Amino acid sequence: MAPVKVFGSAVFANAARVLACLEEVGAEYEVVEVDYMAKEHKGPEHLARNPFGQIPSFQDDDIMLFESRAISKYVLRKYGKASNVDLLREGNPEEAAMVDVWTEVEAHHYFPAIAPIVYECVVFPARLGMQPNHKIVDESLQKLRKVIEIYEERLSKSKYLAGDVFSFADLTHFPYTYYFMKTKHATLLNAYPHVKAWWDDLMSRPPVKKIGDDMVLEP
Ligand code: GS8
Repeated sequence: MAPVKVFGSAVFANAARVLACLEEVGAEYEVVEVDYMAKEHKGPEHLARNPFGQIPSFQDDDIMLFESRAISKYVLRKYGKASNVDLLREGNPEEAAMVDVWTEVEAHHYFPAIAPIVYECVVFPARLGMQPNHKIVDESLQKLRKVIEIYEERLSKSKYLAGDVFSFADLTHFPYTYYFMKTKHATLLNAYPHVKAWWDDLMSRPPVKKIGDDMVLEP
């Protein structure tokens, strides 16, 4: 069987989410580079794969997908079975629901707070040579603190977000947090010991570390 293709390398945080899932389940995959600076993601070939002209997109035989969280779930469903890794906990409706809850929390609360900091402090300086907009960063840090307080409370009761077992709900936080932890604002986590321990645990996973090592954004 031909390996699946991920269009976009790990330097793109949303591609890194998908790649971490592929590594977790041990699926074979090929990364197809998309030249962001040449705006290849806005060209006809990539638009046919992702009508929003964004990275990543994904191909498995005749199925073509976009939206990294949806691709990740597909990978975990389809390739997790073979390797007996159930990061969606789909064998148990209650556990699966908790995975869904905290996966939604990432998409609707955590990501909107952390992403502007990552773009301002890591992505735009590296790709566009821009200086961070301090107003955006400060407002986002305030939002992020509020979200992290809720995580601290949650993680003081269970080791992982969805319960006592590691799941996609945790893994989906990896790429933006990874870049955030490269900024001077990483010290924010020091005030939240359960969140810090959760992050260290996530980073101790070899599949996560492997993709993290490829997330080198240089000008
Ligand atoms: C977001 C993809 C995205 O913003 C997903 O796949 O999860 N919700 C989508 N991708 C970025 C690169 S990764 O930071 C991108 O393609 N940006 C260029 C653009 O939006 O034009």
